[in-house]
Amino acid sequence: MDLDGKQVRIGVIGAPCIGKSCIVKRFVENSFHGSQYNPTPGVDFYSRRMSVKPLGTVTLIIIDIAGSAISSKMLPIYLHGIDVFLFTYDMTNTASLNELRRWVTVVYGLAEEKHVEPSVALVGSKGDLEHLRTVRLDAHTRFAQEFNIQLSFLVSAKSGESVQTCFTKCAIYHLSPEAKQRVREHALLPVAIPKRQSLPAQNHPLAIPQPPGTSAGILNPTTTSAAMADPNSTVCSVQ
Ligand SMILES: Nc1nc2c(ncn2[C@@H]2O[C@H](COP(=O)(O)OP(=O)(O)OP(=O)(O)O)[C@@H](O)[C@H]2O)c(=O)[nH]1
Ligand SMILES: [Mg+2]
Repeated sequence: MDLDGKQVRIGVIGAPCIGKSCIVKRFVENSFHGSQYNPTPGVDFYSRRMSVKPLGTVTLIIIDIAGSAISSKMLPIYLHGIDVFLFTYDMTNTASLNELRRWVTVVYGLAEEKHVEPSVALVGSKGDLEHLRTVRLDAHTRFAQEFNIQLSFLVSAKSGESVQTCFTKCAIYHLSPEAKQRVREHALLPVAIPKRQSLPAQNHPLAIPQPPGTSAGILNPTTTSAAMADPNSTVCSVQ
């Protein structure tokens, strides 16, 4: 199947302060900016072009939506056109898994209205804080079963664990009907974070190396105008 040049829009959603923006920044620029919390104002857009075997070159548009947007009138606009939703919670914060129900309800409601079937994944964040975990794996699995979520990951933006795998597998799942079928037949278990000291993201056995020639671009308010001025840019930002 030739999918070279395909685009996938991946939305990262869930309660405030659960690490969504940090996961996105780990994926697009392989960085983690300490413990400072800067709430996302509305929504931020990022873009990363990458080579995904065996699909070819794929552009991922990442839509990072503020947790506070759950009560915003703009939410349906922010969610419009998203192909894959990463339903995210913080595994050290049980309330964040409960709050995810509101997000799932909104997303499924809009999908039904528009007669679309988005791909969905359940993502537990802050996997490096295993000693502070309050959401057990069985609660994660029950949630995924309750909402028929077939892709499942535990990630750490801090260590980089499973972040690359999560985005890449979601893109493959969305673009490849064969992959979708395989996952549906053998419902995936969450990718557990090993208890040992985390390896740097690029050295982890599950990590997918970023091949030469691919580009990672992060667009924040400062860089957005420059990117949008570029006629080849596919990126915009809404605040
Ligand atoms: N230990 C640890 N802390 C993390 C991790 N990811 C994020 N954090 C911390 O969690 C806090 C919130 O991170 P953000 O990524 O800004 O949270 P958010 O979900 O985007 O929040 P909103 O934009 O308000 O919706 C920050 O203080 C981060 O440093 C992680 O993987 N491990
Ligand atoms: Mg954020």
